[in-house]
Amino acid sequence: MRWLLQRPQAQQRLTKSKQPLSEEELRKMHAHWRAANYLSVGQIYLYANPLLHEPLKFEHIKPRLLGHWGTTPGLNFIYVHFNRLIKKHDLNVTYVAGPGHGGPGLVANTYLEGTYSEFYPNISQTEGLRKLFKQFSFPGGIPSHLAPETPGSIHEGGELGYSIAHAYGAAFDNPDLLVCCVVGDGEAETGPLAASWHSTKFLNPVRDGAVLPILHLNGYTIANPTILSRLSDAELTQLFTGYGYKSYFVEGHQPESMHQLMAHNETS
Ligand SMILES: Cc1ncc(C[n+]2csc(CCOP(=O)(O)OP(=O)(O)O)c2C)c(N)n1
Ligand SMILES: [Mg+2]
Repeated sequence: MRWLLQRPQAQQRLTKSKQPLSEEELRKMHAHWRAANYLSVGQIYLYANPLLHEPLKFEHIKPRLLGHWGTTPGLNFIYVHFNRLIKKHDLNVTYVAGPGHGGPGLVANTYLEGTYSEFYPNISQTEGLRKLFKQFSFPGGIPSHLAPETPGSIHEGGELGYSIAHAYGAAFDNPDLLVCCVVGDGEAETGPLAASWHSTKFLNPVRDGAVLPILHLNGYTIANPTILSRLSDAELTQLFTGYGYKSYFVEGHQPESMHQLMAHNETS
């Protein structure tokens, strides 16, 4: 069982020879990630002028903002990396977003892939951007969380605490499935989540699929500092070794080196 962590504090770098992504791969993935981030932030803030063709004015901004920007770049980062892995290894992957409140990120990715416009032709790839932005968490529009109307989504959460339990539930008796489960560090403080790390004990590698939990250590649960983000790497490693996981850390401020690090840990 592998286990990845993200912490924003430190900066890790790989020497050139250990960087698994080619320049072209890195350029494309970084561009995709930035596009998804722009589409996400646009959904949260913009009412009009989606491509900023004219200077931003107050009337272009939504009068009431709702959305959790802080979780979204991480969700998008993991999403683009799993897309690469799916293509490379022809994998069958389910993405469980514990921070389902990062809904704009997953909507953004389905829009970038073209799926959103297939399901909703009125949100087209050309004229649809303004509608895509306006509809998010807006009367008559779509919810602020991932929800069944998001293409590919099968469940709307809302109450934090159940991502790991759902991830293992999906993997049991599904030997070909890899479940990528993102857990917020705030969610990790809930009772149900804290107990469900132990689900490894019920997983049979022959009959069941695999779960890859990714703890999204962005340091906060809305405005409050989280406990796990205040532990040292050594303490975290010991804690999760006890639960039955091997820990990998992906942390930093420079996206390009974090892309390389993520890809490196995926192959180790
Ligand atoms: C049981 C429960 N308590 C409180 C909330 C309200 N809530 C929504 S998002 C959030 C913060 C979650 O923080 P974290 O899990 O760290 O995710 P992040 O946005 O930081 O990635 C809270 C407290 C909730 N949805 N469910
Ligand atoms: Mg958090």
